Amino acid sequence: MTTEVPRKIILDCDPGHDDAVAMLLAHGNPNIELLAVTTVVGNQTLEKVTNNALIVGTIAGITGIPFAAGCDRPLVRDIQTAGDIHGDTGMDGPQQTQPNIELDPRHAVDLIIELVMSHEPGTITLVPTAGLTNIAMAARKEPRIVERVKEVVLMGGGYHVGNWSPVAEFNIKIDPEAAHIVFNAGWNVVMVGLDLTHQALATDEVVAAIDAVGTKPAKFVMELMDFFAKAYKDNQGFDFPPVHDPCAVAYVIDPSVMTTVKVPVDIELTGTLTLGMTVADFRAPAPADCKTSVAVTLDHAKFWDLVTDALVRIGEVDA
Ligand SMILES: [Ca+2]
Repeated sequence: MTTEVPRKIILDCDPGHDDAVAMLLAHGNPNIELLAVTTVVGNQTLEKVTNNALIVGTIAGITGIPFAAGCDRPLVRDIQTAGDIHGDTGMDGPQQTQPNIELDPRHAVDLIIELVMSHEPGTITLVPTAGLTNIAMAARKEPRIVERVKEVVLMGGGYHVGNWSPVAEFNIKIDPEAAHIVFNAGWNVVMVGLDLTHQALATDEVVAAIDAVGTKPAKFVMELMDFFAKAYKDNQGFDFPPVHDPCAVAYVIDPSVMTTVKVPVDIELTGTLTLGMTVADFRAPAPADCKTSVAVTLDHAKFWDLVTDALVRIGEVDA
């Protein structure tokens, strides 16, 4: 165990099975101080993913922090959702719980700005695990957040493969203009993309370890994984589902859970076949002023130990 000051994060998400696990990991790990959960259209409509965030917060007992809803559509493009992977509710599988957390009245973009501007510079890490609409809007509305944020650790993209097209990943593809803003803003961006998250498979061994925790939040994760595994098998041919979003949280907890490499990354906005591609330039060593890096190799056992440990720490919750 480290004795470091916990890392302050804002989780901007679209729950989403893997977003739910990311929330639980952030809440249950002592090295993370979760300041807020913000939501954005993505896996499902804003209304649905926001309700799901409140459900996860209720099941995990995440109280005393704001949950705020953000943008209900991408900057430019039409809404695309991922019902094939996440179902009609955006979090199909577990029985629907009635949330007992109230939504904060502030818009997520304003809340993000408020939190970053009211904390010491360099203390807040943004962890987007969805389309980047809220984060781009916040950077445009209050550009001073760019130099105050410690770094942006996002789940999205992929430098060698896509999932929403041959070369584009869902979170980037659904709002490529927002991604372009975020990747070019000038802050440090760590891209935890498909190259990495396709290693975060919920294998039988992983599922057995989560099952052994035995609590209600762990049972909830089991039900999520059950649906998610079937969806990934049926739609993308995976034997085990890749649980993307908690990988970004895990990096903030302990960067040694994965290897990263500094490389310039930009977002394709005009390609007819490549729209939303995260184009990484590996031709030469990254220039000294390069602010982007990509995640490469995951320590699978260490990652899942973090998730299981978080569930153990959350314990039983009176939801
Ligand atoms: Ca997500």
